[in-house]
Formats: sequence, C-alpha cells, structure tokens
Amino acid sequence: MTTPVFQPVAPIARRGVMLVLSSPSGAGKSSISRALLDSEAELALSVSVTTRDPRPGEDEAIHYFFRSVPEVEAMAEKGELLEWAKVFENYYGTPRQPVEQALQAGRDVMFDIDWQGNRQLKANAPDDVVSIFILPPSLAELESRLVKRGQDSAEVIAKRMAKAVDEISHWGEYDYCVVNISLEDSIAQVKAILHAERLKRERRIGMAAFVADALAG
Ligand SMILES: Nc1nc2c(ncn2[C@@H]2O[C@H](COP(=O)(O)OP(=O)(O)OP(=O)(O)O)[C@@H](O)[C@H]2O)c(=O)[nH]1
Ligand SMILES: [Mg+2]
Repeated sequence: MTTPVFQPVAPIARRGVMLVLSSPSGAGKSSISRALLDSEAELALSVSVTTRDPRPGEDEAIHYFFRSVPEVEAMAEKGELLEWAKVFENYYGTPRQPVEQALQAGRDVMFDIDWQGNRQLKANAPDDVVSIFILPPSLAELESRLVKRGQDSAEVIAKRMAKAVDEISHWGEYDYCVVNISLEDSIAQVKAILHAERLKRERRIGMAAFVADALAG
C-alpha cells in the first residue's frame, strides 16, 4: 500500500467572527480581552463612540471615539452605528463600517459592550455574532475585586454593584458563559470558543471551492 501524499493547500477563506464579551464591572473582562488581543493576530477590538468624557490615560480612537450627544444621534440616524445604547448616563455605540470590512476580510472583531448592545447585534447579525458572558464567582467576590482595584469611590462601587445584578440577569441571552475563577483558565476558555467558531462550516466561505478542487483531484 502506498502512503498518501498530501499537498499543502492554501488556507480556506473564512468570514470573521463578531465576538461579544459582556460582564458586570470587575468580573475580569478587560484582562481577558487584553490577553486575547495580544495573542490573536487576526482579532481586533471594536472602538465605540461614547458621549462620556475621556478619563486620564484614554486616547481618542484607541479607547473610544469621544463625541457629543448630537454627533452620536446623527450617526445613529444615518445608519452608521450597528447598535447603540444608553449605559449609566451616556450613549455608547458601535461604528458599522470597520466591522463590515473586517468580517469580509476574514478578520475577527471583539466587542466590549453591554447586554443591550449584545441584544441588538444578535438581532441584526445572528450568523456573525458569538457572545460570551463573563461571570464572577460570586457577588461578594465581585465587590472585593472592585474595592481592591482602588479605582472607584464607595459611592461608585455601590452603583456598579447595583448595575452588576441587573447586567447578570441577562446571562441567558448569551451563547457561552465563562465563570472567571482563574484568569488563566478563563482566557483559555474564551480562546477555545473563538478557535472553534472560526472553524464553523458556515463561516468557511472557501470550503465549497476547496471541496470542488479536492474532488477534481
Ligand atoms: N451597547 C454598548 N455598550 C458599550 C459600548 N461601548 C462600551 N459599552 C459598555 O458600556 C459600559 C461602560 O463602559 P465604560 O464607560 O468604558 O466604563 P468601564 O469602567 O469600562 O465599565 P465596566 O466595563 O462596566 O467596568 C461597559 O459595560 C461597556 O461594556 C457600545 O458601543 N455599545
Ligand atoms: Mg470596561
């Protein structure tokens, strides 16, 4: 019997994944998303527009596009936002064009957005969105992480805790839930989800051509 010889084949073209990450404040979403961006060359973060003021260390077009309320309303009216919502006292929204370009080019986009944004994206792009909810091990643990992080006053922490309970009530609207007990494990789980979703048949738009070629010999 002869050993089959496999010729190297060109990568099979795929459509990008819209990877939504939501969580209550302090559950570890930022650490997880940073680790993914560092290790996944084909993944970029969607930069949202917001009407809130920049914080120290935040840069225009890197962390957010900082815009006025009328500017965000005008973008929404012109259909330039894939979704938008009011979170705390401000508007937040996702610019459409960079997402559409990336998906077509086979690159993935990650979204750090709340449950309202996830709901709208899922309704508008059900085949593209893969959503993950990051849960803290417990509310007590969440509060202690917020206190340890030392970024917020007691009043702000109380507000974030109240909002956390509301945010967590939407866990059932997500495709996956990751309980962030160990950051390392959570990062590995989110990567496993992304890697498997990239391989879904429906996303591999080059598969039909590959099979046709393979059958042609
Ligand atoms: N719907 C929607 N939500 C967004 C968007 N951008 C950011 N958010 C959410 O708005 C909330 C507040 O974000 P920030 O103002 O950056 O504050 P933060 O300190 O990062 O808040 P946490 O991430 O909740 O700790 C977070 O839950 C974000 O996930 C967006 O474009 N659309
Ligand atoms: Mg955040």
